[in-house]
Amino acid sequence: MYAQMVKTGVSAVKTREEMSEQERAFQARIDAGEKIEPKDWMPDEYRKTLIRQIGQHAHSEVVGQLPEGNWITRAPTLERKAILLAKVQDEAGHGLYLYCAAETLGISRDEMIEMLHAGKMKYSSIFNYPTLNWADIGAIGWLVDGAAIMNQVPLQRTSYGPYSRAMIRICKEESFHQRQGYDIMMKMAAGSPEQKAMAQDALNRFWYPSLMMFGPSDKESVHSAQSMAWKIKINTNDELRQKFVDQTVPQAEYLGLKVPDEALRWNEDKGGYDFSEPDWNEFFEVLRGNGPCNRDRMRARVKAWEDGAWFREGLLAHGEKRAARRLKTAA
Ligand code: FAQ
Repeated sequence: MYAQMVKTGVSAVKTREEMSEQERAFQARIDAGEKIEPKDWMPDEYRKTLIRQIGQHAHSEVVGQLPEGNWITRAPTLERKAILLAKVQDEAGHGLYLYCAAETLGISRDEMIEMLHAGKMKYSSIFNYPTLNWADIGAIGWLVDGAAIMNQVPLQRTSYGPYSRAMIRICKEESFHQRQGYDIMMKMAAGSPEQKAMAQDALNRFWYPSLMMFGPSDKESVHSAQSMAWKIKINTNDELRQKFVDQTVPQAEYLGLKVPDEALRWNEDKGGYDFSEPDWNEFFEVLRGNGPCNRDRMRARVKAWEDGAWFREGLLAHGEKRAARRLKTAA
């Protein structure tokens, strides 16, 4: 029921000759670095790609609360609990900004949520992995938020105005999230041998799923070429993955932890690390709905949506009552 469709094959980008006059004018605005705003003309495919990407991003923020929410009641200190609670609330806020940005493209939040629940929209693969112990919360902040920032900082310059503006605020908050994760890892890596082993184990389990967050390799990426031509995406999946590895390996070394990759080496010529690819079969299986937690995550989201129906109805009824009262007073 929750299986997600997986497309393969790289999409072709229209040449200038193949574009209509309207499309050429649109592309010229993109090339000049102008922002596209909701009421501007845009090709249908540009609109669809944005709804897909922003919607998927919004769903990821919301589903992404589940693995961490699992640890709010079990955080080791009151301070850690308060920090984690604030972070999880931030993720809900990010989901809201992003749903609002997607709504400016002519789709409602309810429609997007229905599509998610029907397996017609995706959320990030990473949230289909379990959080088994407290060190995993450190690894999520350090690696998952670290990967999210790497992807999202360039998205502040994306061509669609509402998405770009949402990303500016989100990035500020994500950088606090990344630091809180690294702070947990520093405490654990410098703690007892058992704590250090937990930190290493969390790095072992989250390393490759974090590399998968950037999407398939460029040669398998269906949407990259067109999305980059439209400046929806600023970098390719592989470029961002490389930057993430280059940034994260020294952080692991500082912690005294070992990245679980025997092939990891500094490559002087390219000025970056050579590293092993994640298991792409596992990635596509997760996308098909067969990851360790896909079913649990969707069950939890659907339940939350159904349990919240009375509240949404109550809010609507309250809004209608207030509007009617305002009309009566004005008459
Ligand atoms: N998971 O052609 P491409 C966060 C799909 S936010 C699932 O390369 P594209 C905050 C892709 O949709 C994390 N599906 O696709 C947080 C497409 O399938 P479709 C989310 C994936 O769009 C932290 C197919 O594979 N961030 O973590 C994934 O050009 C901690 C082919 O792929 C964003 O969404 C994946 N990892 O590039 C919250 C950022 N990768 O749609 C709580 C915005 C690929 O045709 C706690 N999104 N697919 O059926 C993007 O930058 C892009 O959409 C990419 C994928 C880079 C994710």
